[in-house]
Amino acid sequence: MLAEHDGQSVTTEMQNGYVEPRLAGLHVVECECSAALKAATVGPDAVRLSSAAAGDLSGRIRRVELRSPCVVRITFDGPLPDGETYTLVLTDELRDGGGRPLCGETSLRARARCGDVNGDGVVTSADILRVREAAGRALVPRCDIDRSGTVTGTDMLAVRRRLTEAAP
Ligand SMILES: [Ca+2]
Repeated sequence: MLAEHDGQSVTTEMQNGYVEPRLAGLHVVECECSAALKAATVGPDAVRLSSAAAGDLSGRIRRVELRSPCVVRITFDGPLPDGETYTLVLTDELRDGGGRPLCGETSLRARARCGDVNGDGVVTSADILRVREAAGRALVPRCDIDRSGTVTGTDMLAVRRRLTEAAP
């Protein structure tokens, strides 16, 4: 299980194919493992980052640290460029408390696409509609594009600016 932590204590669950729709993009990612990790193995060699377009991007990983016994926090040197799909892999260098490599799902594919609130890969009027529906209600983190803490017309405008199809 992997989770994205956006620096404002709003944590979003991520699964393969996850799309990050907010302006701040993908910057900090946390990976929660089912077993406690061996602290000495949590370091730069424990994680690899790549994208289809740019290949290996592991050089953009600025910090890999143990946040709690089961959670690794990965910080990039800045938000990853919008529009790209990234693959994050926990390597065999990362070991559990018994010194064994992790088993199960150790990779995540995620895309940064500002404005793609519904995560279908494109920014359309459906995304604007979703933000409009969320406005003024209990916070839906995905719809809070500028992460102001509330969903407002500003978020709707931010999505509108990134439309990938002409408005009807
Ligand atoms: Ca969309």
